[in-house]
Amino acid sequence: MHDIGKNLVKMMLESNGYDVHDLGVDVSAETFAQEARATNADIVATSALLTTTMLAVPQIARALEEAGIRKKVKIMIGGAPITRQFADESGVEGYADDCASAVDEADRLMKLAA
Ligand code: B12
Repeated sequence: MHDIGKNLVKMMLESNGYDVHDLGVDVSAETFAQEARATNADIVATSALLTTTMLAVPQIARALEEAGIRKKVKIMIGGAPITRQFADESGVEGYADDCASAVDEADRLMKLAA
C-alpha cells in the first residue's frame, strides 16, 4: 500500500532513461519473477515500508532462482526499514536510501551486469 517512495524512485529512473515496468502494490514474489522474465528485465526493484513486507525480499530472490533468471537479474531494494546490511544479508545486490541515489545504484548494477 505504501507507494509514494516507489513512485518517486520510478519517476527518477524514468527521467534518467530507464524503461520501468511498474507492477503496482502488494506484488507476490512469483509475479516479480514472471514479469522479470516476460520483460527481459535487467533489474528487479522493490520497495518495502513495513517490517513485515521487508521479509518478502529473500522470497523474491528465491522466486527468481526458481524461474532460472537469478544470475541475469540484479535485485535492488529500498524503503524506510531497509538498510544496506539487510540487503547484504538477504543476498541482493542493490540498495539506496533515497530516489536520487537509486539512480546511481541502478547505474552501478547495470555496469556490474555488463
Ligand atoms: C504515508 C504512510 C502511509 C500511507 C501510505 C500512502 C501511500 N499511498 O503510500 C497509508 C496511510 C496508506 C499508510 C498505511 C499504513 N501504514 Co504507513 N506510513 C506512512 C509514512 C507516514 C510515510 C511513508 C512515506 O510515504 N514516506 C515518504 C516516502 C517518499 O519515503 P519512502 O517511502 O521511505 O521512500 C524513499 C526511500 O525509502 C527510497 N525508496 C523507497 N522505495 C525504494 C525502492 C528502491 C528500489 C530504492 C532503491 C529506494 C527506495 O526512496 C524514496 C524516495 O526518496 C510512514 C512513516 C515513515 N516515516 O516512513 C508510515 C509507516 C511506514 N506506516 C506504518 C504502518 C504500521 C502502516 C499501517 C500498517 C497502519 C495500519 N495499522 O493500518 C498501514 C499499512 C498499509 C499496508 N498494508 O501497506 C509504519 C510501519 C511500521 C513497521 N515497523 O512496519 C510506519 C513506519 C509508521 C510508524 N512509525 O508506525 N501509511
